[in-house]
Amino acid sequence: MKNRRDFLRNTLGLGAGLAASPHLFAASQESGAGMDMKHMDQVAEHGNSQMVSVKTPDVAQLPWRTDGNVKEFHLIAEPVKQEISPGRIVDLWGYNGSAPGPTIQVNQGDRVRIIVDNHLPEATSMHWHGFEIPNEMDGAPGSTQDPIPPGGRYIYEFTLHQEGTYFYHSHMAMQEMVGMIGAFIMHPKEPYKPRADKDFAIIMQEYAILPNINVPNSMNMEFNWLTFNGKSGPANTPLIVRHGERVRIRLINLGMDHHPIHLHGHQFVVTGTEGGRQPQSTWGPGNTVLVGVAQSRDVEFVASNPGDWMLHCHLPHHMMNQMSSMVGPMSRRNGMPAGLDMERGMGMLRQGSATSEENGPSLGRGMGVGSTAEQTMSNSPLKAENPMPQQDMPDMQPQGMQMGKPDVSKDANSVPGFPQDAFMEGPMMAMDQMIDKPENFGLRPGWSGFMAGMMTFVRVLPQDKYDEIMELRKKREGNKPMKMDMPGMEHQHE
Ligand SMILES: [Cu+2]
Repeated sequence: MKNRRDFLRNTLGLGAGLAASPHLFAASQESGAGMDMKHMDQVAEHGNSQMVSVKTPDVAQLPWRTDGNVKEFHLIAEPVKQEISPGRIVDLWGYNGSAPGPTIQVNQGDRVRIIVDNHLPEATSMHWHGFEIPNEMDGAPGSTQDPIPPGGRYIYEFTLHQEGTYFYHSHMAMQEMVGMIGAFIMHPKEPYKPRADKDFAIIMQEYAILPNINVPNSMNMEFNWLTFNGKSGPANTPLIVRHGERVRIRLINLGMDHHPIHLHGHQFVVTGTEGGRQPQSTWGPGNTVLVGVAQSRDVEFVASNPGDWMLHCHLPHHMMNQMSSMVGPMSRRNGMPAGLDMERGMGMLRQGSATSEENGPSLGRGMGVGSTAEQTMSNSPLKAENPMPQQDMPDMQPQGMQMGKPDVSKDANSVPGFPQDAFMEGPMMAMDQMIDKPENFGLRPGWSGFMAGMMTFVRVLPQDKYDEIMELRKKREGNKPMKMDMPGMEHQHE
């Protein structure tokens, strides 16, 4: 909180005015304190007891208060610290403390008011993606409203006659690229048939964040961090379902790439798009659905096959984290130049591509101070020429990370194509302990070494295993202070 205030003061040159006004910031911190907490019960109502509320793993639920016949929500656009992977905390922009922002759930026919406060250092505007609402509520900056200035507020209010998987996002393009989106679920008046037992939402985002830097490059066209709900695999929370349950997953994409999302072990049908429910006559079996930019896709399946099944984007580069060109070669050769003069260090290249041998390991590493292109850097204990036993390298082993023996053949270095540019020697990266949580209980040891980027599990569990995980989850919840932003959602339907 203090940092955020300092950030605004420093970045904006804001004086006491905004920065010292405590209530503006208190709202974002407590996210619901002072609001009518009766909504806890209302979540379950949805006008129909058959309805299952949607879970967005790793993302909070936005509470509301009731004002007459209006559901009132409060969103705060602000800089956030988002831990996308254990220890990798990056500076994004989001809503109410996270990127993506909290999930909003309403019922078809609801009258909704959304108060949007802008705590960003620049103007913003909120667009309600796919909503059929009056033009002046559309959030298109310039054409339907003045942008919301820093420190400003805009109040949106409309009645929603639609149903389906929608989302809200900033309508400033560069703000979209640093995190500013959230899910907006409209539950139908009449429950969908067949009824789903579990209903999940996953938002896909991608960031270009160079090593040693915490701020994404919003103009980049290539991405090295790929996230589901603000977490890169294996840090995201698996979807836990009972054997035999019908499962709906709502996939939402806002970035620069289209993502073919693939589920192992099951066939699913696509039952909805960003325009709402599709007629059953259009449902055909598949196991991969292309979720284009600005689209949503609902998929449904019966979890008929027990096991831990991967759910992931199938673009190979999106199944990796922190893709850095030359990682492979650096791990196997005796040294690579790492350090450039100021201009090139900041990305202004005179020659060669950003991934060339001379530029690749050096870009974004520094300002050229105290480093020269002549200096070679040893980046890994895995030099083929002087292999060092792992136990002699305690510094190379972050706590909780299991550095396995690289599983490569003796003559690997003589095989053309080895090592590949971003080759991470898989098991080295296993971090089971760092991401220990109830939902991961019982996974095969070392599982996390091969989960990266847009990748998680659908865990189809027999009743006893399912109960065990729910029990663990309850215990863990018991140790925490009450979370105001996750109102009763966890224990209502399980
Ligand atoms: Cu992808």
